Amino acid sequence: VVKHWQEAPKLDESTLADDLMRHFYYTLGRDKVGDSKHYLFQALALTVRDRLVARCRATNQYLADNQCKRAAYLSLEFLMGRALGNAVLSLDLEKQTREALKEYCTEFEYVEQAEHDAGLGNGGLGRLAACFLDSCATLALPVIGYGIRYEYGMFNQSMEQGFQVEQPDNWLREGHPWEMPAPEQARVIKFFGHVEAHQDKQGRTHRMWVNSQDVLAVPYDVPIPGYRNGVVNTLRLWKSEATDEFNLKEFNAGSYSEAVAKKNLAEQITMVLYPNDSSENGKELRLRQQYFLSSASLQDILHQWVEQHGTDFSEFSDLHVFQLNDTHPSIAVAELMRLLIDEYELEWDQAWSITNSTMAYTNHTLLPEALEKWSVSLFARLLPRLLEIIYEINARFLSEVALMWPGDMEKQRALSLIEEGDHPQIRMAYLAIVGSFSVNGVAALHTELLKSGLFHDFYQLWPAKFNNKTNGVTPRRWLAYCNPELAELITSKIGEQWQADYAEIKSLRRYYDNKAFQSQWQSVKQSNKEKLAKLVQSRCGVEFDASMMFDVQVKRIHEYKRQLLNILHVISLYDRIRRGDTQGMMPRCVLFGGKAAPGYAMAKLVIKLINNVANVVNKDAKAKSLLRVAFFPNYNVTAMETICAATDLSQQISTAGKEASGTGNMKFMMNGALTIGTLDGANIEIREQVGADNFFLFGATAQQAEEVRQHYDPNAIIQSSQALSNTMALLESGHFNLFEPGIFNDIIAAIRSPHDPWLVAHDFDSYLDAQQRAAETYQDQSQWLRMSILNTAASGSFSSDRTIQQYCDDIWRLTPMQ
Ligand code: DL6
Repeated sequence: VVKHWQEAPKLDESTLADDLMRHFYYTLGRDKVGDSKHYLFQALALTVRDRLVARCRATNQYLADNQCKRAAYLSLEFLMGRALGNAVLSLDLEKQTREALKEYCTEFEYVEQAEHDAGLGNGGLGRLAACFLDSCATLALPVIGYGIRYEYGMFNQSMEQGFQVEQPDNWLREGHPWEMPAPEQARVIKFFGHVEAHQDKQGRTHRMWVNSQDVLAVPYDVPIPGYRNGVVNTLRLWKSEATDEFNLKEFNAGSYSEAVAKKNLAEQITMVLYPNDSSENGKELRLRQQYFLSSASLQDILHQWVEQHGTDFSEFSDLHVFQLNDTHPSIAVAELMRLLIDEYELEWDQAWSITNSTMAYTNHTLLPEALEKWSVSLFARLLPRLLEIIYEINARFLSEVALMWPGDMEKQRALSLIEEGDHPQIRMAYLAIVGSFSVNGVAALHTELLKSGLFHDFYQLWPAKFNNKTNGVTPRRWLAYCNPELAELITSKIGEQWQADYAEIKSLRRYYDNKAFQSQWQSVKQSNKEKLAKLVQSRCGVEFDASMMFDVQVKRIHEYKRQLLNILHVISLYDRIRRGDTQGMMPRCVLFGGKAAPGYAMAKLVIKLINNVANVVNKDAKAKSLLRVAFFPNYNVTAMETICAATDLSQQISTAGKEASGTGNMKFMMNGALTIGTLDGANIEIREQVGADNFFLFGATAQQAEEVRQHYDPNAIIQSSQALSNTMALLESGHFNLFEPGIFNDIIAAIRSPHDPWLVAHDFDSYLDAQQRAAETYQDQSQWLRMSILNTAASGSFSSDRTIQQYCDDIWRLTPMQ
């Protein structure tokens, strides 16, 4: 007889040490402590997981017992990083865990290093999804995350001769103790085949998708703990598998290899994450991933609905909402229509009303190349029934356009879900807008630019759909966990409530002028810098001096993010050092980190330039006391945990109008870094919150940038700026590529091009000026510390709890679980 779970022995703190031992000895079959980091991690993770499972059951039971509305967050990316430290913090098990590990003569910090980052995302968009899950659980909101269980996550980056080299991220090789497969809940996903018309007994015609090649979607559930509130939500990741291990007919007919090849094809779907953060490459496999995720997740929810309510969907939209994380899962709009019409026999109008009142879309980019389009011919082959449905949605939508702009054929063409041409394409963002009741941007400026630019016509058609939800980050991982010394200091002054209610952080303002507090603040930063210096030494072989200013830019490498502007500043400082013009120069260590998409040649060349400059500068004895430069390889979530706690100056220097929001800017701010930045994305709101005096602003505004581009003449700018002409002269002299002639020519040409959309030359002098202001301020440590404390104290609204509360109030309308 299986004991009902409620009668199962209670797992609490007192049994943690015993459970750890049981998992170590019995579950994993280990008996030696030596060389056991990996097994200790596994045993500890299983011990902690047991406690999560108990709470997860309680959460699911609540959902089964209560007809409350729930949300599903659909995302191709969840950049989770490590889970152990966060789970221990959420369950408040740190003391017991440390105690239990003493038996094994080891420290928690050592054991947790054995955990691989779950790198199922590229950058901002995927990490935002991870922060959102944390906040949903912490706010006790019934939200499930749906994603893909990529066999290989974001590639590992290493440096060879200064060039980025990519290696596969085999993160599952040593097992993933957090996941729990549920193969009995697998769903069948259709691909290929064709559509036929069938008549039923009543003479009604039905469209049927037949002869499809089916793939299984198998769920793996990962627990998502709320912060000390007993809630554990779920992230459900789908893995693709062949429907039958072998097609027996083919197998018996001797076609063994064909049968195996089909299995491989099916399993390919969830094999690897596409490593492009802001441009899609139209690959068929990517579209398969998108449909696979969307179909599996919707089927999952509909299946549960039918089990509970039968096929009456009249209240479905009162109880469900889907948030589409960018256009990547926007095929869900058409798939929900297909499932409701084809599988559950709803009429079009009812299906559309359900779809249109349950789908909500978040846009994450203003870069036109990142707006996904898929060729109609690919759709016709891969997803024939979906194409029919999209055509029908479009026809009905265009009739609305005709009512709004009678006779305006240009408008029809511009707004059509199908972009006409030799190779017609489906505009996925338009499908998402048309199919959703809410469309949001991720920072105030970004939303305004969507309304006035990219989506202006849609805004005119449906102004009420558009809303802003400025991004946020979880203060648990990004302050409490990653910066324990600072967290303790903050708690000693304002109590511990800030971890659950981050708006409370504003109380810290009371202390910004308090000398004793400033000195404690400074020594925490100093100790974090020493930790980072050690890491930089071991990972980059560069000696960072913790008494110098730590000036950091870590994020994906992209031209619009302007790592190039940053390295030009470094070259300019180096040029001054060589000339002996060092007055007012503040000793600084400049750290870069980030991955370039493997096919993005210019981004990769920028990495090479940074490495070459670092090599020259770090070898020069004259520069040693004033300037050090390093490129941190394989920047990821775990690296950021050490980096953001140790940063003095946070570089957020994108060309205005290009960065949708940024979230690294928020992590640095929480940890007391000062920002040097443009008026772009959430920088604007950061500056508003902390006050203009506590932010180093530079560069053109988004509007000015548009104007500058009309008559841009970078060569004239270079000529008229002494600093920039010196910098360019040194770069162009080949000083950083003595044995690699000409390799930086493309970079030089880009800076000098009148078509440089990123306006590097234009913003250079203004950037140097802001850097100089930062250096001078840093020299006055008391002033710097004041500004640093004020930054943390003003970071209250950049908690993802605030963002999620707004999603909940304005879009999802969920009630917290009691
Ligand atoms: O919204 C999260 C994050 C923003 O903070 C960044 O500004 C933005 O660049 C990023 N967008 C992407 C683009 N992917 N697509 N499409 O990652 O989203």
